[in-house]
Amino acid sequence: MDKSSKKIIVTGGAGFIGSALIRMIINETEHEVLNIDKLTYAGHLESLESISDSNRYQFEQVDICDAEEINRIFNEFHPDAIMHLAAESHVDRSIDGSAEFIITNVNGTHALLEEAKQYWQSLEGDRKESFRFLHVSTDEVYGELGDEGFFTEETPYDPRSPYSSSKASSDHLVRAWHHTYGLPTMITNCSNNYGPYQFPEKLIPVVILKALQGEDIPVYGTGENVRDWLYVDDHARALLKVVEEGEPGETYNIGGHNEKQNIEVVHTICDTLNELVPKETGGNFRELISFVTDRPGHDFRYAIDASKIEKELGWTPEETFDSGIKKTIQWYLENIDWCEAVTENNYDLERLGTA
Ligand code: NAD
Ligand code: TDX
Repeated sequence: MDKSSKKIIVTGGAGFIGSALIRMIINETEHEVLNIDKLTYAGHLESLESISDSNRYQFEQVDICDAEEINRIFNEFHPDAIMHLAAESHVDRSIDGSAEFIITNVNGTHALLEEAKQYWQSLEGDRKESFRFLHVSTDEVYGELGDEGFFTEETPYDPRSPYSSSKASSDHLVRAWHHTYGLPTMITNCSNNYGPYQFPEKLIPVVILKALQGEDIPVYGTGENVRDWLYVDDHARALLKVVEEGEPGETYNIGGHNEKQNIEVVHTICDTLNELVPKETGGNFRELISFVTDRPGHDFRYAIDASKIEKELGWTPEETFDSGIKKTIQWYLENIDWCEAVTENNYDLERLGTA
């Protein structure tokens, strides 16, 4: 592919990262987008309201496991690329029930690969040469790190949760379709994302909303586990770079150089809320922090070595954690309506994944 106007299928475009990606593609490029999303509890078209009137955007409510529908869409839309983000994405939910993770993440990716292969084989010349299948994956496939070291593209796979093992399975399928059939696939493995429109089941929105409701803020275990935080728009920009300029068959690790212990993240959120929405009683949001039973199988530390994508494609993150977390907290303060709409009838910020 390249930067000239192209037709791109995005799967999972009504989710957190997919919607950020689609907003960026419509606002900052000439590409056309077709969003395939099943609209599970995590998929919300409200996140795409700002671009949904664009004549370069269309939506199909389809399950990626539905091979017939995927086949129809490929043949009607004639994509130049597919950016595959649709997945069950929450580790705690995978602990409570793994079936959906295997169905969507493994079988769904398989269905997409098969349909993409058939479609790609029917192309000729430049269109066949430049077609790309970008599979969006996670750093969790590499397992956990101790106090030292970083995940590189050569780190052996060692997934340890139902979620990460389903993502690892899908990564293996994608590599096999490249190796065996020559399908021009690429894989990205990214660290923890944060930013606007993240479903309030993940750490950062949970902490913001629990604090605003004056409820206990649940910190798993000791709070010393480390995640490498990346602002979602930086991830979206990296994905665009990879689909436009990446090499078929290659893997790119994406990370924020922002390693933080969970407790540091929670303290930062509490301190920012103390400034932005001071309690009338003068209380401190940190008083709500409550250490709770650890997540079963809780990976200790993730940290990404992103030097390959930096050297080969010239991508580096633009947002610092300080500025990104402030923007994110401000966004949640101004968009409580969005939080209420997406959690209505399906989620009440309760603890998940205690097995
Ligand atoms: P999300 O849960 O917010 O969104 C997932 C989207 O996929 C939703 O819109 C949902 O409706 C859709 N979907 C689920 N099952 C589907 C199916 N069978 N058919 C069609 N659509 C379906 O997830 P996210 O946080 O935006 O993550 C997107 C991708 O990025 C995932 O593949 C995830 O593994 C990967 N990733 C996420 C992070 C992170 O920190 N959130 C980090 C690295 C990689
Ligand atoms: O209430 C909480 N309290 C808490 O201490 C929640 C929800 C989480 N945690 C801890 C667990 C993790 O150490 O915070 C850390 C972050 O947890 P999550 O937000 O659930 O993210 P994580 O499990 O690290 O996985 C995320 O990053 C990689 C995404 O959900 C995945 O989709 C992505 O692949």
